[in-house]
Order: sequence, then structure tokens, then C-alpha cells
Amino acid sequence: MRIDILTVLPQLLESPFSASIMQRAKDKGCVSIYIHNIRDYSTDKHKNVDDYQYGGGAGMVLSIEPIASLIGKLKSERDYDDVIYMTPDGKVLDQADCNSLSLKKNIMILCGHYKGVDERIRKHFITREISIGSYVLSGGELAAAVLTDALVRLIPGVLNNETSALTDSFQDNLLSPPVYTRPPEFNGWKVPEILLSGNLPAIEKWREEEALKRTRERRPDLLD
Ligand code: 6GU
Repeated sequence: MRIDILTVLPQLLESPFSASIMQRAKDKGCVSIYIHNIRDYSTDKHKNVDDYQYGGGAGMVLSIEPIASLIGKLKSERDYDDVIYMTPDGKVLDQADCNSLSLKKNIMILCGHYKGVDERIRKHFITREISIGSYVLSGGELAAAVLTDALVRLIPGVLNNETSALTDSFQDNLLSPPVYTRPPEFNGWKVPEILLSGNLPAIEKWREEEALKRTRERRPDLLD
């Protein structure tokens, strides 16, 4: 999979993809991530990428020219399955969206900023608009990092058996059960005995019950 991220703040996207599972996915050749600075495509003499909004009002708007120029260049080089715009008024991301997006070949992710982007960009270039929740971030970069992380770990070959995504919370619309490691007792706080029993079917049953209990308590909406 190839992911191109378009941003006015590339420095925000330097570290999220350089550690742990993300770095391993890149090393294994499962994903290539390219960060593009929209400012490099400004033809303005001051390298401006934003402007005042028509009709007046506070807040700057990302201009169409540099973004259209960058998107046009990328599209001339390869076909994109989706051109995604990160925006608080997009569809709220869930695991089903991640599963389907993780199967794509090439995707572009445009990070919004300030008051947003010129509406003509959304109308003519964007195929999908995504939000990561009902709150407002200063820009789309951290949201793009969240989306990328959620997708990359699902790409076949990225996770091994140990870290399999199939047992993740949400993958079956259930939260994950509690987990424990050594020591068996700390401060008098004990690990549930069943987990030390070696009785695998009983452990499996306990985990299913705990997952269901946790989901009922914390996210009953998932069970509807
Ligand atoms: Cl995608 N962008 C911004 N700026 N804020 C958000 C968001 C995205 N998702 C939730 N809040």
C-alpha cells in the first residue's frame, strides 16, 4: 500500500511513522508513506498557502491552487483508490472503515487547517471525508496519523500471529478482555485463578464473558 499525505505542517508527521509496528511495516515493504509539503507547490512569491475567506469572517482558508497542483502531479503518476480529506465534519472513523481502506493500493490523505480548505477542492478532488471523533483538533495531521496507524496494522503481513489484529477490540464489535502478566500476585492483588489453570477451553470462555461484560458496561452501543 502507498499512502501520500498532503500537509502544511510536515514536521507534525515525522515521528509517528518511525517506530514500532509502523517502522516494521515500512521495513517489510508492506507500506510506503510519503509526506508532501503543500507549501512547496505555492507559486506565490511569499509561498502563501492560505487566504482570507470570501464574504468576510475570521480565519484563513487553504487555497485551491497549490493543493490542486500537488494532487494533479500525484494523480499523473499513479491511480488513487481514494482521496481522503481529514475534517471534523467527515464520517466518524470506525473499524469497518479501517478494514476496507487497508485493502486499497494507493490512497491520498489531505490534512485540513485553519477554517478549512476551499470548498472546490472538496467538491472536485475529494472522494471521502473522515473525522476521528466529535471534538476539534487544530489541524488534520494528528487525525491523518491516527488513520494511517489504524490502516497500516491491518495490511496483510504487517502483524504476526502474536499481535494478530483479529483479536483487537472492535474487530468483532466487542471490547477486549482484561490481560495480565507476571507476577501472579503483587501487593496482594491476584491474577484471576482461571488464567493460571491451564484449562484452555475454560480460559477462552472466561475471556468471552469478560469481553461481553466490558462491552455491556462501557460501550453498550456496540451490542445494538
Ligand atoms: Cl479529521 N480534523 C480536525 N481538525 N479535527 C478533528 C478531526 C479532523 N476529527 C476530529 N476532530
